[in-house]
Amino acid sequence: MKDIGLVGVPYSGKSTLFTALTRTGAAGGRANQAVVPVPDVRLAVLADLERSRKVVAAQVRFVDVPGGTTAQGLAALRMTDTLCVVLRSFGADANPGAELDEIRADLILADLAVIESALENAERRQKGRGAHADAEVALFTRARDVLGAERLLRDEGFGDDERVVLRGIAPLTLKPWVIVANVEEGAVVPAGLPEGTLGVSAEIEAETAGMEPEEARELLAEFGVKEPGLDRVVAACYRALDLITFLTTGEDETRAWEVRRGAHAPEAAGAIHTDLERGFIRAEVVSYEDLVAEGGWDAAKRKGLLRVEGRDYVVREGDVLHVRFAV
Ligand SMILES: Nc1nc2c(ncn2[C@@H]2O[C@H](COP(=O)(O)OP(=O)(O)O)[C@@H](O)[C@H]2O)c(=O)[nH]1
Ligand SMILES: [Mg+2]
Repeated sequence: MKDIGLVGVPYSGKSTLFTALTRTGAAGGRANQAVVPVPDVRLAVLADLERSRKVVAAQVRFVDVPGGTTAQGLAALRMTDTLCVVLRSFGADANPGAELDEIRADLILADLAVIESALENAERRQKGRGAHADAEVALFTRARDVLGAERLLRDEGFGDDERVVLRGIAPLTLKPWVIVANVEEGAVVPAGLPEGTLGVSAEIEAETAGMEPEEARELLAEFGVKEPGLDRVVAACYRALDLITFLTTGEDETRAWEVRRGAHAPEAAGAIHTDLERGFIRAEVVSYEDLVAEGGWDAAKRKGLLRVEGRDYVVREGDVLHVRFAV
């Protein structure tokens, strides 16, 4: 499961948003972790077609990192996969644009510190003719210059191999982020924030998150909130993770699974169970759209829409999979 770290200046509403998320999901084992189901309209459709007894959504974990953008807070954020930046956009003195600039600068400075020490280490190894040292010195020098020019590492277009090396020191600005403006109830996202910024009223979301859907909708409507924002936050954070979702369906359950983008069929099978990866023979695959258009797995099969795919198949978003295996 992937971790999403909440980041923002104090009083921006991180803990309030976290409380709202906790109420939609299960407690994550620790007080500052919330395991939250990823909303996916496809699940109910498939479950209905296949008369599944159970529906299981993919999950992500939100972490309300203690210590904000202090050294301790930033260290905890390094362990997460994606950042969810929360900006205070309620109250007369709100200045979410300035908060975003401040967070951006904090993340860049923190990365600069770890890159500089990684660079020093690489230079030391270079003198001792350590393997890979030349390439690392070049990479870390480039990364340092990017940060020195106040740019984010993730915008620099590093190659896949370079990203793997950089991830070894977990730079914060290499991670994707989702920006959330914590707005006054019913207000829209303030102008001047980056495109794609989501508007949420954390406080009212926290109040309604534990309620029955109907009751929650009524209360939100009273406050002028047309659409609950929590689902959009979870979905956006999940999308930022560079995962794809594949599905399994049957009488037992319909379920969403996450797998790395670019994963081959056996790796996807391994997300379901290690036995399925070890004993992978082939996968029967149909796209969600085809399956729904035909009215179910058996009908799709009769129409010849099931593809039989082997070990080299790269799983696609929305594939419905049935894995054949033997152990
Ligand atoms: N009016 C209003 N107040 C909020 C909202 N979200 C949070 N607050 C208040 O702002 C204060 C700081 O929130 P908190 O979640 O603790 O911020 P954190 O420091 O980022 O964790 C608390 O008093 C919250 O009740 C909101 O959407 N609207
Ligand atoms: Mg807090």
